Amino acid sequence: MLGSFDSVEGLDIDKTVVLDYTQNVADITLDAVATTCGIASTTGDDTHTGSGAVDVVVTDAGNDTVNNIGSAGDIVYGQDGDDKVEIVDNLFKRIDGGDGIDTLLLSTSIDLTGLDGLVNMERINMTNAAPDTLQLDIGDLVSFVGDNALEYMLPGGSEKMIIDGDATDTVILNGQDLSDISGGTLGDAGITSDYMDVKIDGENYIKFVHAGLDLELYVHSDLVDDTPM
Ligand SMILES: [Ca+2]
Ligand SMILES: [Ca+2]
Ligand SMILES: [Ca+2]
Repeated sequence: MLGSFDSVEGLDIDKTVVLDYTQNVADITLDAVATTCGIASTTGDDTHTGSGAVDVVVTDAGNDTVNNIGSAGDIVYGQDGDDKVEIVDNLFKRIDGGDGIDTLLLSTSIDLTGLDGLVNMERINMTNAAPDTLQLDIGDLVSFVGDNALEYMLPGGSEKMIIDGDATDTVILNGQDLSDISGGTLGDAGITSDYMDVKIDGENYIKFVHAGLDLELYVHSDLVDDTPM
């Protein structure tokens, strides 16, 4: 192989084996891992449901849904299409949305700080019947949104992520509850906002910016104290 590259994506062999990778500063190791899909993946819209044991799902093209992911060792490659991956825990090895605008669905409270197995995901959706808490660190988000597919629907070249949820849900960003910002510490983390509504698909979002990371985070206004001063 000529040239250089910064990372290796999973290589789909024949829909039954994926070459997953383990990478550090010195080595990249490729491991052939058998997929465990309960149904065959097609180029159409498929639905897979994880087992709670180690699940390895490669969805092929289409707008696919993968449920019940998150237990230790789980691997999901969403590939082309706008995919949805429901997580029930943060112990997964890798969730790679691939191309398209891919959504992480939370069905419980999740701490995503410090995870390095989440990539090419553009949206997080906490909407469900329960009040959930999502913990994030702004420094992790750039690696979460690797393919930056939202640049096709939102202006500017910055990396972007959208978070949706119900008013009963809580987003903790760098230790700060976004529903109670008054006197908070977002500025200490380099995060700024004008707290003005931004319309996306008819819904109101508050845009948070980290200039140093060239990152924009759009959080649904139901989740944000938009009069923090
Ligand atoms: Ca598919
Ligand atoms: Ca995808
Ligand atoms: Ca994507």
